[in-house]
Amino acid sequence: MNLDGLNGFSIEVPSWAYGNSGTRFKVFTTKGVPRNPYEKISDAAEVNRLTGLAPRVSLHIPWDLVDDWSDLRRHAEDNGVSIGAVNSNLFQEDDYRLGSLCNPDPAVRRKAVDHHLQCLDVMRQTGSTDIKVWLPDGLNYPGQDSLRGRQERLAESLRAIYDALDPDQRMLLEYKLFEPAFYSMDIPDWGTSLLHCLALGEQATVVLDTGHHAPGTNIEFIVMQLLRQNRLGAFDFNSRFYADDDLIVGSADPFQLFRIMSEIVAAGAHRPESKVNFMLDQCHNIEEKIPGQIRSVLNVEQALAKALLIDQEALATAQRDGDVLGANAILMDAYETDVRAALADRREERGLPRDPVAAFLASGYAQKAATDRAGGTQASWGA
Ligand code: RM4
Ligand code: MN
Repeated sequence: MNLDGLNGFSIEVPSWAYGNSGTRFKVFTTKGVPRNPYEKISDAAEVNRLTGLAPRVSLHIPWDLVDDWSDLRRHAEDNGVSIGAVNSNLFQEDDYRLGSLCNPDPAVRRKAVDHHLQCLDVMRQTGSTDIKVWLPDGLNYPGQDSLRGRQERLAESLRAIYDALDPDQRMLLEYKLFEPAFYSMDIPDWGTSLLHCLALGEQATVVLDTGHHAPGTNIEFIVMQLLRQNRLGAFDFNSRFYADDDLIVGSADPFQLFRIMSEIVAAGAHRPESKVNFMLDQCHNIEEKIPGQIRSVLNVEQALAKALLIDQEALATAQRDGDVLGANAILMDAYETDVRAALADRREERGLPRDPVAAFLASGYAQKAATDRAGGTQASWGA
């Protein structure tokens, strides 16, 4: 089984996955949950140590604010990881009731732009190159504000942020169908995100969060189209049954994850040169967080491994010959191949545990964290 395509492939994990999080009903707490960004990074490093697949951690500002960024960077590097994308936060300030980058009040827009300039500074100090912008702006009621006016304000605000990027920095622009606004989000879909990116310039790319579409959306089509335009900057991987469920990636629909990775492989975008950043954006409500992240990372690896097994030559021939069933069978053969033993062998060859979840449970890390991290306030989504 040739899995060479996995060489160099990596996944980025989110700092907020290690803190407590939940639905709007209840946030369950667990002993040993990190109390600060340092401890979140230690937990993320554990995922990397056991899987060899997750060498970067995304930060969320202001949740992950620290006094000394070079010290946090050093802590990450000492633990074998680096700082990945820096996420801005436009959804927790009273000033943003009517929006942030699209707010009718220019002073609020300025504040939101300035927050991004602060994030760019964090990136310079931590060695991060991606700023991820997720815009919660939108309208709850028809007529509440001008749909078009808000797009003009958005274009202007994004321009101010984009113009402040260093040449090696990228903007990742996320979209979301609904929530927190219900009538109309200001970046509801990939088309709107792409239009703004095209207007801004080559350093602006789209981030596709797999939980941010209408049910039934063909996500692999979007992946293909963004790759065609060279504007797929990143994924926010997670699973959903109904809305933005933020569940373990590959848990709700592993076949969809495979179809997405098939488009990635067809374009060669799994290789590091493609610059597609394969990030996770998940929250673990009832399950343990570190094993939840390990499982997620392994699910992405497994989907990629299966996609790498597609016989591209035979597929192209079947497609050219109009062999409908044959072409579909080639894809399904790859999907239905059990790659678990081959992946375990590959891990072993690299000095990694064959079963990273079992290795974590046996390591005593969780018990030690529960003792060491007594006292203080546990980190949680939103703080
Ligand atoms: C949003 C969005 C962002 C993430 C936050 C935590 O729904 O998906 O990517 O930064 O949640
Ligand atoms: Mn996201």
